Formats: sequence, structure tokens, C-alpha cells
Amino acid sequence: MKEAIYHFPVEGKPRHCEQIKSGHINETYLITTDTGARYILQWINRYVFPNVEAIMSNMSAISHFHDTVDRYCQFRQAIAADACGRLNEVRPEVEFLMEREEKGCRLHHMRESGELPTRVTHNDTKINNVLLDADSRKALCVIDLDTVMPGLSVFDFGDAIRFGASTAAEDETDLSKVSLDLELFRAFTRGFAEACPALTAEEIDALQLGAYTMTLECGMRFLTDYLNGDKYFSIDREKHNLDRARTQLRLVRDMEHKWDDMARIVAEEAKK
Ligand code: GN1
Ligand code: MG
Repeated sequence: MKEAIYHFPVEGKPRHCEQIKSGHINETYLITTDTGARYILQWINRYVFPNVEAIMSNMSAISHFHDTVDRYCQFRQAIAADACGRLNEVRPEVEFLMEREEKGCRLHHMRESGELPTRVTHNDTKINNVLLDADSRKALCVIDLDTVMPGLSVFDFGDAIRFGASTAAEDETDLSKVSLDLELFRAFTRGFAEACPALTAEEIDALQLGAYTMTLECGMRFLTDYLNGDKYFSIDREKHNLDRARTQLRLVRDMEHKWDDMARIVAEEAKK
């Protein structure tokens, strides 16, 4: 463990190592350094997980999922390549996203600075990923676990709002139907705050930015994919990804108009 710990960027000098006996598979150790910083090291059980490299490459393959800074990078690459000659058609959408880069990346920096804690998050909390009981209509469980990873609580809040508090379908072509339903926003905020009593004051303050960021990022991902030739998201019709991008950007704009109302609702429902 002494040797292993030096492979990680720890704060201070490791002073103490204590085995934590609660797991059955991997060996778990708590390392404390002279600054009081605490780290968990695990010795992976090679009988159960013979291919440790595969575990690690899986982790690194999914780690930048809701990394909006990285998403902007991919967006810029798609613009530069303009692989399908679609750029001219989407100039207003490109401009819209570029104007919002600073605000769109704010959460990412709050995560990096430690202002917001990293949690285990689902990252794809649209309502069709909740299994409902056919009779009672009550939620049974969350499904679609391919994107479960470390993330921000407000990603899960935000993605649920992006999808579930919109007045229109994700691929609606009549943009006049797309807006944020503030009553649904209120109901979800209340439920989320009740179900997550351990949220910090900073996380609660960031809820609406979570909704904004997830919507913006999703719109950018759809537009990136449209520019790249619809390789990532499956489509059922021509310009399907462009339609999806446009609904998300319309929702972003609506959130900007409703920003003060959203803040008031968060204060009323989550700061009691
Ligand atoms: C994808 O696979 P599905 O439909 O649950 C995407 C999400 C997007 C969502 C948009 C792995 O989710 O990130 O928010 O589409 N999943 C992946 O509807 O990229
Ligand atoms: Mg999914």
C-alpha cells in the first residue's frame, strides 16, 4: 500500500494505513496523510476481476460524460471538420451555443474546485428511465444504468428537468410548443430535495444551473452529432438530431426568461 499510494497525487505525506474490513471481495485501506487528508485504496481481487486493465479502461472511457468543457471541444472539432457540409444551415444554433459557453461550463469548474461534491450519479435521468408500476403508477426503480459514474447531484436533477419539465417532446418540430413548465419544475424540485436531504447549500444553489447546463449540453451533443453525420444518436428521420438540438436550445432560452422564477421556486421548495 505504501508503494501504491505514491502512484496517486495525494495531499501531504502518507502516515497511517488501516484496513477497512467491511467488503467481501476487494481489500480496502484507509490512508491518512500528515495534513489529515484521507484516501481509500483498494486491492482488486484478481480471482473475481482477472482483467483489471479492462476495468480501468472502462472507467476512463466514460469519465468525461457530463464534462461540458470537453463537449465544447468536441463541438468545435465537428464545426471545423464540417464533415457533411451542414454547418451553414446551423449557424444561428452555433452562435447561440458559443455565446453561452462561460455559463455552460460553470458547473464543471465548480466541480473541479471542489465547491460541489462528487456523488454517485445516474446521469441519464429522463423520465423514461424510471420503471413505473402499471397499476399504481408509482416508481419502482431506475433503469438504464450504463452511465452510472461519479458526477454531480445537479446533473441528475438537471437532466430530469430537461426532459420531464418540458412542455413538448425532445424532438418536437413546432418550437412554439417548447417551454419549461414551472409547476412541473416546482414538483420535481420539491421531490428531489425531500429525497436528498444531504444536499449541501451549494448543491441546492446550483440546482437551476444544473437544469440549464444539462439542457444546453444535450442540445450541443445533438447538434455535434448532426454535424458529424448522425453517428451517435439513432435517428428516425432526416434532420432528427437537428430537431432535437433545436428543442433543447429553445428550452435553454425559456429557462433564461424564467431564471428568477426558477430561483424563487428552488428557494421555496428546497431551502425550507
Ligand atoms: C441517450 O440511451 P438513452 O436514450 O437513455 C444518451 C443521454 C442523452 C439522451 C437524450 C449513453 O440516452 O446522455 O441525454 O440520449 N445516452 C448516452 O435523450 O449517450
Ligand atoms: Mg441511457
